[in-house]
Amino acid sequence: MKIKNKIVLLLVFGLTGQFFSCQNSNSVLSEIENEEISTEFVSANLNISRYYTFGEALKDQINEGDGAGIDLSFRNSGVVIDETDNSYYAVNGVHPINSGDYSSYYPKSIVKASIYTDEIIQSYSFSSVNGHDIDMEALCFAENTTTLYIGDEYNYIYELDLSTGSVTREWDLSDLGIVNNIDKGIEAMTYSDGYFYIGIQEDKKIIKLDLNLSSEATTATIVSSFNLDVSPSGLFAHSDGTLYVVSIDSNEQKIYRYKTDGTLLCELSIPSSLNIVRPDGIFIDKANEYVYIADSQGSIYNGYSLYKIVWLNQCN
Ligand SMILES: [Ca+2]
Repeated sequence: MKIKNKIVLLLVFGLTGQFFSCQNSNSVLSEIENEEISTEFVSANLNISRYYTFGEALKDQINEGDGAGIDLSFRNSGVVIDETDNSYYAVNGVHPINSGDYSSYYPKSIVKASIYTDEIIQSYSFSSVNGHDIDMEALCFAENTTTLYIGDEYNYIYELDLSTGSVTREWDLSDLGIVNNIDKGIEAMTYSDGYFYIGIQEDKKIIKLDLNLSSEATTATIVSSFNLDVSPSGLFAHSDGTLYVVSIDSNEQKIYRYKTDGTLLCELSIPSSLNIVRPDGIFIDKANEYVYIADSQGSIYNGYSLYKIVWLNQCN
């Protein structure tokens, strides 16, 4: 049985949710753990001895009208797992086909689907946010799974109340001087111990941000940053204090692991036999059993939009 409960868009910028406090005290622990991580560089192939694929729910969302019938693939550009109800969230980062046309592809949606049945549980569809164009490319939770944070390539971050479908807050990072060419901005985002980390495609950079979530003001602060050799397209903050990165660079189908000071600890090559076309999001479950990789172009080539692969800690 298909459960479908589409939330009607609320484009009004309103404050409907309660603010939660950040657990900044944990950041000290995180830094300590980070310093104790071995810096011996590891290079290996990702073990794909067991994996699962997803994409049916996202095809259904295309049939519901995502991409306006112009783009017939759900360009899954990010992934988070809600382990409290065994669901995944995916986001359609559909790109314009016609040069200069950035508005014909609406609506674009975030889809919540079951890990068990790959059927839509809920979808959140957008044609704009606060009156401006959107290109959502990254998803993460912060302190709970009732509020989703969304990174937009135009360098916005949105706060989405998953119960109402309302965008409750928006941070415009141009206020911090983070400005990039169109669809070259935020491609990746994650959260750990009170801070967000964003990956900027054009700059090949990871930036640590304080969004001051406990404050009603939507002011952000840059805490630190480091540069990569590749364009980050997916980012995941592990509880051990390190960051996992995937890249859109076509010849770099790898999972990278970094310390938060930018030290590269590990590279895992994703075997080509998996047929991932463009890794665009990464998530590792709390038990360290599976790594999830979003593929934003698999669906174009009759492949898949999301992979769940046994995770054997090959980077440790
Ligand atoms: Ca992405």
